[in-house]
Amino acid sequence: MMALQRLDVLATLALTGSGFKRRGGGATGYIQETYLAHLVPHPEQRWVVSPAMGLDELASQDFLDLAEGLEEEFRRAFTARQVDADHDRVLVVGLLTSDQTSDHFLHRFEELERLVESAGGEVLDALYQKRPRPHPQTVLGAGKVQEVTLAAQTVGANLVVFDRDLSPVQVRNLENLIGIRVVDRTELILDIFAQRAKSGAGKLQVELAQLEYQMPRLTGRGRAMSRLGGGIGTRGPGETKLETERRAIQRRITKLQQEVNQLQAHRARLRHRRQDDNLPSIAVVGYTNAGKSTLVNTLTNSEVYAADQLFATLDPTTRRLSITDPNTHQATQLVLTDTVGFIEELPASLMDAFRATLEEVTEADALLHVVDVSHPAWQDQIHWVMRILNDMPIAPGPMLLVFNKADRVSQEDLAIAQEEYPHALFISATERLGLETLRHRLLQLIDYAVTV
Ligand SMILES: Nc1nc2c(ncn2[C@@H]2O[C@H](COP(=O)(O)OP(=O)(O)OP(=O)(O)O)[C@@H](O)[C@H]2O)c(=O)[nH]1
Ligand SMILES: [Mg+2]
Repeated sequence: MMALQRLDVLATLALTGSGFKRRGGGATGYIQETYLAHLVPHPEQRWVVSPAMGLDELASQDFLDLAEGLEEEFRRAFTARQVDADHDRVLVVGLLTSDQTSDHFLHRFEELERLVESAGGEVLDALYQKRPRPHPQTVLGAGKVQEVTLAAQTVGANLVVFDRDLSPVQVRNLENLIGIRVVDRTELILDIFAQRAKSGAGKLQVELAQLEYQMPRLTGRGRAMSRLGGGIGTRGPGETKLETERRAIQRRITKLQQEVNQLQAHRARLRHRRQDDNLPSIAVVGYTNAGKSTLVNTLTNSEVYAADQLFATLDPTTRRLSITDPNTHQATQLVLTDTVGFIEELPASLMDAFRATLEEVTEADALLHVVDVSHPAWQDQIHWVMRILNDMPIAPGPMLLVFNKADRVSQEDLAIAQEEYPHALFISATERLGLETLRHRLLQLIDYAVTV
């Protein structure tokens, strides 16, 4: 309340229960004791209340002196915070609408926090509201927006991240009301991709995705919230161009699209050369963080980057794998391609921009779908991966379903998954469990894929 109303100090006067009667009715009391409250720049204890004092004592306070001293303290705390803020200090905000189950909402909300962390931000607080549907102007109701504003002030956040996509108008309204930058889920994901992009091809595709997302939103941002600041949502190869004209950006998009086409053609040639070697190929797909890169590493003894963060992999990498048939002792060579992870509602601009990379999936002879069976929402994750695969322009080949991280789940949970997916394989990439069977099944998969 004090922060919202921007009050320096608040004095309360406690009255005695009985006093004199007013003429015309209404009892009044004598002042018994007084209290003084003010905010302090401390993350947990956000305010202090004085011990009880008499009215004389209250009257003798030097309020100007107190307010100036406090302001000085707040200023110091604020600069200290800014100095060590080499990362964004984030308040995540969600909306639970009536078309969602609360389970689904919570998983998605937790995922949003992980996305923020994967982008290098620090989640200071999380708030959400239940509403039948989003408010057209501000997503949340007026009271909740106020609550977010207050929370942002008290925890010292510099960024609000929403769990859904926002319209330009909603972003502008929210930024004006809350007073700090507001970023939506797609911008957050694009930011992670921008940070991970190391190769020329990766940077090219990320810039295209960012521009395609921002193009229809260019007029939306208020001037006060210039995107040139820095932090989540502002990074990326394209950032300096964002303030330039729409037409220039449209030209840039067209040019990038041509480059992606060339990239696509280049990759196709590479694949053809591999096919000339007659090596069957398997693309490793799955939800982000399922353990795809770890599995590729264990199977091929290589060191593809794997980490406990979302979208650790951006560029596809291809590794050779030799499997010896235990019965015939014959060795089969094949190539495994590690690919970018999928996520619920993978932004459409990313799907479009990453078509050259995603073609590794559709052009492979077969797919190895890795599932993190230790994730509470693994069923949903399978569903999302299948949806994204089905949306691809060319239908991918046959698929082997593999449940990874089996070392992290109980026998009962394994049994449930087994019952639901009787043909799936259970493995642990880190503990090297079930890998022999997996190799064998990969041989069968390849045999099947090249004969159909
Ligand atoms: N306990 C356990 N952890 C695993 C297993 N496999 C992978 N992990 C861990 O899961 C995390 C993610 O692994 P990655 O291999 O980077 O996952 P990914 O599917 O490539 O993820 P993205 O590239 O981000 O889409 C890492 O911290 C791994 O150590 C496993 O079998 N058991
Ligand atoms: Mg990976």
